[in-house]
Amino acid sequence: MRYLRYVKISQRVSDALRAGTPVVALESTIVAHGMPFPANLETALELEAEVERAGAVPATLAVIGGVPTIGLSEDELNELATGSEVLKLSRRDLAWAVAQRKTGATTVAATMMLAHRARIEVFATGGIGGVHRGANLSYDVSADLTELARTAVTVVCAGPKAILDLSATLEYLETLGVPVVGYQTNELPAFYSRTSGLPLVLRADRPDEVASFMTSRTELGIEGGVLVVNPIPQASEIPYAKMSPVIDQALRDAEAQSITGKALTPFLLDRLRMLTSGVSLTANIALVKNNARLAAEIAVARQKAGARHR
Ligand code: PSU
Ligand code: MN
Repeated sequence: MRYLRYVKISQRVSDALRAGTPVVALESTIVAHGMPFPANLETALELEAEVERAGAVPATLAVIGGVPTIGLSEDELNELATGSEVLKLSRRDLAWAVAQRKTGATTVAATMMLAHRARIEVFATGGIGGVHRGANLSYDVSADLTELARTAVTVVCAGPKAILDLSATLEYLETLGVPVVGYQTNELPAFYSRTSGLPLVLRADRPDEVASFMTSRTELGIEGGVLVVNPIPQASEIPYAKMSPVIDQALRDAEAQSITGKALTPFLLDRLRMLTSGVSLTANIALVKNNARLAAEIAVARQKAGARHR
């Protein structure tokens, strides 16, 4: 076990970091607030196995009893998956949970912050937060976007969550200077669907292309992260035309129940699961596993490139 100031790193992750073994960060909000039990716990464990199979060490992050923890034990994962008082922690909430000795799951933003502290460069999630529909009135824009602008971590996702305003999210990322790299695609994937009709400017076809892009950014001293968007595997895709009316229904339900703030994303994901009789959950699990594998491949490519330089 190693302690950065205020941060606990598991023995396994700490050994890997010291040895230069590739490490992939995984978030915990998807476990605590993004999926129901027991699928959430099973998925969390499968993600770790997926990272291992691709040759990297997984590090799931959360705050446990006030301690930011990198590399969770199975007991800790279980606590996040079943606990009823697990907070959802973004940048705003992280230090508060520490001060109050609370247990909380970290969003993409908070996971990036902690991963960066531990020098973990690659992170896999399902979908990032973004600009919500109607944000011109509600101002609901996820802190994930501003975190990508400031923290040098490469985040692999299947696109912004389809409940969002995808084109506004893409515009916002451009304004922030965050590169969005299509993985084997020229289009922004829409989480449950492989395509959105929104063109991307940057494309990579192999993990080492992403790795060398990261190197170039470091060499140029560019702050901030890279967003890699990896389409859901074909077999698990739900076409956009099919998903779109279901999303509209979930959004109407949220409005009718006045759900806002950090409760909105978990509410919508849960509504979608019910409205699709679980099909959206199956798709979500498939895409996040696919992202874990790609993130591990990028981390491995990073390490190989680094080894050549030494
Ligand atoms: N992707 C999923 N399920 C999730 C999330 C992402 O497949 O639950 C979480 C992530 O942790 C992301 C958060 O950072 O939702 C965004 O929440 P908000 O819109 O409140 O910033
Ligand atoms: Mn929000």
